[in-house]
Amino acid sequence: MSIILGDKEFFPTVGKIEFEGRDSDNPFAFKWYDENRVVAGKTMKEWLRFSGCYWHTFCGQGHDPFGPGPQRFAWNDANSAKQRAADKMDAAFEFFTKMGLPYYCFHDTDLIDEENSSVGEFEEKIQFITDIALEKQKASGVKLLWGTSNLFSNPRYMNGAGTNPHFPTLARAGAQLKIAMDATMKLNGENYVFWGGREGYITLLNTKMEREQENFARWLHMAKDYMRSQGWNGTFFIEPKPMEPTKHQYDFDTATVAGFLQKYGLSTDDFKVNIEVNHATLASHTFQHELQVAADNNMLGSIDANRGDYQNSWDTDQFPNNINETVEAMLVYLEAGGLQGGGVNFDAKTRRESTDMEDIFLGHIGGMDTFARSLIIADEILTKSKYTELRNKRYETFESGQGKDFVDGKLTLEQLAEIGAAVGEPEQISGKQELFENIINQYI
Ligand code: XLS
Ligand code: NI
Ligand code: NI
Repeated sequence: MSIILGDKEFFPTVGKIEFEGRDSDNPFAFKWYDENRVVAGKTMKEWLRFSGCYWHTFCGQGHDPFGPGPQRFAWNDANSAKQRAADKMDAAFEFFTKMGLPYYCFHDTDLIDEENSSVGEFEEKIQFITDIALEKQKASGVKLLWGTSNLFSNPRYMNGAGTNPHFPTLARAGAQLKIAMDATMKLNGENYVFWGGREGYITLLNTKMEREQENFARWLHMAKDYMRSQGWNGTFFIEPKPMEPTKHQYDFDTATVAGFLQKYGLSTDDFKVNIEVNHATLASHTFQHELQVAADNNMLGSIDANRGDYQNSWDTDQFPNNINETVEAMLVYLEAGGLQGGGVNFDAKTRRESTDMEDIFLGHIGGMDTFARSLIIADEILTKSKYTELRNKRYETFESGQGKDFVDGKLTLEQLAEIGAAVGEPEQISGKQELFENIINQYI
């Protein structure tokens, strides 16, 4: 990938981030992520398909409920929305290229300021900025992993978009959805994401849940039919999250999404999930649990990589750095054969107090190294340790004899009861959790 820049270099103190190995002292080098290194038959680049996100990295400036953000970005300096958007895109592609990120993701409104635009004005602005994006993609080789529409920030969507109780507002959201889908197709986006920002409710007193869910299913069918009618054959991802901003988000977790798709006749060939680490933990699950539920349901589409905070209960979107947890996740990832269509997108932000321009590089280097290192470790566990054998052994009584008959559906409850009576008190068999945990630590 060659570095392409506008007139300005936004990150003059940082060059291309290279792999230097674990003995390097250079904070601006990868210690583990060597994009060409082959693990389990594929390069790291092919396994991980890393992506940079537009919203946290180039739009968010560290604001919190107590005040505006202290992070200052030169691409926000220009007076016109179009110039700011073009500068931001220069900065973004400089960053993606220097980081060696093969993909990026955006919400429509990340690309250019909406500024009370009518539908027509917004469409024109998106045309303008996606023309530039197309050029940038061509020149750099960076590709669009997924696009999405921000249907939750504008106050008009305070009661939801596809689940809004007011039809004109739902239709207004549909107009914006179509613009974001057109932009995604124009930029050869490989996937399209639905994160249900305000698709949920705060109080049941004013809410007809079934009506809202039926409307949302209709909305997803329409969206899918539209993109398919344009010849687009990418994958739709639903991103589960249990709460925040609404109290009850409809796409609570992967199991909920699986049931919803089935109930409303939406196929997992079209719709999969984009699993975010911090959303998994907000749902009181582990990240690996969500990955496993997705893999078992033919829905493991994509990942929003980040981490939460053990001491609080909101979406902190920190860069991933917990090796033990990521190794456990990569065990599921490798056994599932990786992601179906998606990639590992850093939906993560530097802390509010990290105000140096170079800090966003450090965050991504750490996150990419965490995933790369975990991939190597998980592969070693699967190929060199007794991990798989030990887990299989717990289920070996289903592999032959009466256990196999049970699995094959050959037993009635009467027959099962007869076998059970003959067994008497079954042997006590240890679950060996500590042994499994020690294997993980042995390979780290
Ligand atoms: C917010 C979500 C959001 C989605 C994209 O919690 O993670 O960033 O990834 O709309
Ligand atoms: Ni996300
Ligand atoms: Ni999040």
